[in-house]
Amino acid sequence: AKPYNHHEVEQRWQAVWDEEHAFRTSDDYSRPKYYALVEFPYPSGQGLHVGHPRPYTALDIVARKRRMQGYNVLYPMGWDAFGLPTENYAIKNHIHPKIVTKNNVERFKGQLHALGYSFDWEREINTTDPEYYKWTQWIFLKLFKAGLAYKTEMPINWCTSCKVGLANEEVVNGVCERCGAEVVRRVKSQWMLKITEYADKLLQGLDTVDYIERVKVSQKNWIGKSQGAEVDFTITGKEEKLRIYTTRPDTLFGATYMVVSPEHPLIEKYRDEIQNYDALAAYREQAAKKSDFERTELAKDKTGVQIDGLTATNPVNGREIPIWISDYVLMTYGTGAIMAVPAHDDRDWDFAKKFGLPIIEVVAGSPVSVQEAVYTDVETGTLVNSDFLDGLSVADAKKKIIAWLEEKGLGSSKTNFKLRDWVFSRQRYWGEPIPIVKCEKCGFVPLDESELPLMLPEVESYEPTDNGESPLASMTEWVNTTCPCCGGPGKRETDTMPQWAGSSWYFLRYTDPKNEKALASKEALEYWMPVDWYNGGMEHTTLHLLYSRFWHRFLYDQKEVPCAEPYQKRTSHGMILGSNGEKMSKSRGNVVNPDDIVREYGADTLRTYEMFIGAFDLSASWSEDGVKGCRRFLERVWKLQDMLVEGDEYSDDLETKMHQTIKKVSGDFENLKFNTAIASMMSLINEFYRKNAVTKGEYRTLLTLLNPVAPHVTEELWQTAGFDGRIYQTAWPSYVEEKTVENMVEIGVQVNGKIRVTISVPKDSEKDAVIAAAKEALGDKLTGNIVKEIYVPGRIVNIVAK
Ligand code: ANZ
Ligand code: ZN
Repeated sequence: AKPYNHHEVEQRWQAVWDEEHAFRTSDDYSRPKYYALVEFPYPSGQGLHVGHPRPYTALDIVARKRRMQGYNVLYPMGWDAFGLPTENYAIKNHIHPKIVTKNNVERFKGQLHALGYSFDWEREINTTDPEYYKWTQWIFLKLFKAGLAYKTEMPINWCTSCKVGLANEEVVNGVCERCGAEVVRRVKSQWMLKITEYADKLLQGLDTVDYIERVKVSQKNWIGKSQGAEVDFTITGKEEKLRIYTTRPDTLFGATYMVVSPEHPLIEKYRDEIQNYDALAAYREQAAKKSDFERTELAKDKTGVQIDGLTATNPVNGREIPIWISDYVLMTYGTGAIMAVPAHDDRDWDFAKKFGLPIIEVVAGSPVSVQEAVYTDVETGTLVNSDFLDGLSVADAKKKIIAWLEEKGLGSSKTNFKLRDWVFSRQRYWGEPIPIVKCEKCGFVPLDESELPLMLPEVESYEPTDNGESPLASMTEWVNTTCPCCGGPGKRETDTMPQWAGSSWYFLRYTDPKNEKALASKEALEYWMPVDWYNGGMEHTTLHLLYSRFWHRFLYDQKEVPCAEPYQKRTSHGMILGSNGEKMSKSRGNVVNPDDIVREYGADTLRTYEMFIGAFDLSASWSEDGVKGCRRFLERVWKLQDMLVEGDEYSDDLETKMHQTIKKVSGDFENLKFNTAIASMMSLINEFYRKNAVTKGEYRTLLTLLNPVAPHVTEELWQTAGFDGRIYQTAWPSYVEEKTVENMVEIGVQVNGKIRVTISVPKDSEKDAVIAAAKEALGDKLTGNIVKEIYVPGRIVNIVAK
C-alpha cells in the first residue's frame, strides 16, 4: 500500500462529509433519538487547547456509534461567547468585543473542523447573537413575572481588578476565580434570582437522573440541606429572645456560651447597655473585610470579643452563659447566632480553648477526655449530664428534645440550606442587557415581549466606571426611555446578565435553533429532551449544572419544557496535564497546541491518543511517546490492507475473538472506557499480524469499530477495500452472546496418569470423539493394551494401558 498520509486523508474526508451533509440531524421525529451534549466552549483568544478534544472526542464516539445503530443523533456545538476575558481584551486593544468574538469563533471552528467532529454545524448557536439572547431575556422576564427575580441592596463580593461583582461561587480561596485579584465586600444594588426557592426540587431531582457519583455529591453539598432545630435562649433579665440554629439540639445541656455574628442586630439594639460597644464595633469592621470563606475556614485561628453587659439563659436548665461575637458565625446562615457546645463541635472547641471557656461533656463515648480533644461522633455516643436525655443515643435524644422544645414553645425543628440566591447582575458591557425599566411611579417594569431582543447598544468605551457602574450607564440616550407601564419617563437597567445566563438554557435551543417564535418548538422539545448524555468538566458541576437545572425546572413548572430534569446522564472527564504532571499553563511553558499535533501526526492520532491516554474520568499527563504509539497503531491498521484475504466470514480461530471485541468495544464506548476499547482493538490487530492475514469480513468489522475513534483513516481504508457506500453510513456490527465465550476447550491427555499431550476439542464433544482425538494425538506414544479409557468432561482424558 501507499504510505499513510494523514493530511491528504483527513482533508479529503472532511470535504466529503461537508458536501454530503453527513452529520445533519434529521427532523424525522418518528425515529429513535439520541441527544449527546458537550459543554460549549468559551471562544477565548488562545484558541483550542488539548483539554478540549478529550470530552468532544468521547461524545463524538458515542454520537457516531449511535448513528450507526440507527438513531437520529443530535450532537451540536456552539459558543458561550459573552464574558469578561473578551471584554478585557477589547478594552486593551480598542476592538469591539463583537469583532473579537467573531475572530475567536472562526479560529475555534476551524480547529474543531480539523478534528473531524460530527457536529451538526447547521445548528450552531452563539449566546451573543441577538436572535439567541432574545430568548435569554425572555426567560428572565418570565422569572421576573413569577417573582423569582428581584433587586436588592446587598453586600457582594467585589473583584478589585475586574471591577465587577462576583457570585460566591466565583470566589475561590478568597480571590477572583478569573483573575486571582483580591475580593472585598461591597454593598451594591443587585439583581438576584431566587434559586433558593428551588432548593428542594433541585435536590430531589437528583434521585431521578443518572449522574456519576461525585457529580451528585457536589450538587448535594452545594445545595447543603441541613436538618436541625431553632431554639430560643433568653437574654437574661429581659423578654428578648436570642434564637439560634443547631443541627445538634441533643447537646443543649452542653452549651457553655453563645456566639452571635458581629453583624447581629442585638448589638445595635442594646448599644446603650453594652459596656464595650466600641470594641465590638471595631471587631465588626475587621470582620467585614473578610469573605465568608475565610471566616468559616476550619483551620483559622479563632478570634472574638465577649459582649459585656448581656448574658443568655439556657432554656433547658436555666443556666446563665456569656455571649460573644466572632466572625466564624455568619449573619447569612441560620439565625446568625449559635449556642456553643465546645465538647462536641470543632470550632467551638478551638474557641473555648483559646478563651478559657468551660467544656462540658454531654455525649459520652470518646476514648479521651473532651478537655483533650473534641468528640463529634454521632453514631455510637450516649447522652450524659443531660437530665431527661441521659442514656439515649444521639438520634433518640434529638427526637426527644425537639418534642420537648415544641411542647414548651421554646423551639422547633428546622431545615436550612447552604444555597444562596443567585447574584444575577454584572456591571459590565459584554453581556445580555436586562430588559427592565425603572420608573419613579411604577417601580421595576418589565419590557413587553415584543420589544425583545433588547439590543446591546454601541458605546464609546467598554471600560467599567470607577464607581462600579456598567459602561451602559453613561449612554444617556439609551438609558432614558419611557415606562412601558405608565408612559412616563423611565430609566433602563444598565447592569447586564452574568455569563452563566446564556449557558443555562442553550441545550434547549439546539433542538430548534432557528425558531423565531419560541425558544424552541414544543414538538422539538418533546422529541429531543431530555439530553441523553451530557459530559462536562468537574469545574462546572456546581454552578453551571445547578443554574441550568434551575432554569430548566422553572421552565418545566411554567409548562414550557416537557420534562423536569434537563440531563438524563451526566459524566465528567479528567484534565489533561503537562508531561510534568502539572496543569498546562503559559508560565510553566508546558502547553501543547493541538494544531501542532494535528499537523504532525493527524487528527485521528490526536483523537485516538486522547481516548487512550488513561481512564476517562481521571486526569492524565501528556506524553509525546504516547502520541507516537497511537500513530504507530494507526499505521498498523493502515498496513492491514496488504494482508487482506477473500472471505466475508470470520476465520474459525478468530471467531470468538471477533465477537468478544465487538461486545467489548460496544460496551466500553457507552461506559467511558474508551482506553480499554482501543486496547482490545489493538489486541485484535495483533492476531491478524500473527497470522499475516485478515479476511474481508474481519477487516470490515475492525474498521467499523474503529471508525468512531479514527473516522478519517477508516473511511479511507473502507473505500480502498471497495466496501459499499461510506463507513459512516454503515450499520454497527453485532455480536452473538454465545459466540463470545471460548468454544474450544483444552484437554490434557494422560497415559497411566501422566500427561503426554494436550488437545483442543469443541466444548460439548462426546466421549468417543474426545478419546479418538486423544489417541490420534498420542500416536506412537501409546503402547501396550488399553485396559481403560476415562474422560472427565472438559478436563482430562486418562488411558490406562498395560
Ligand atoms: C450546636 C452544635 C453542637 C452544633 C455540636 C454543631 C455540633 P450545618 O450542618 O452547616 O447546617 N451554626 C449555625 N448557624 C451558624 C452560622 N450562622 N454561622 C456559623 N455556624 C453556624 O451546621 C449547623 C451547625 O453550625 C449548627 O449546629 C451550629 O453549631 C453552627 F456538637 O449548634 B451547631
Ligand atoms: Zn411608570
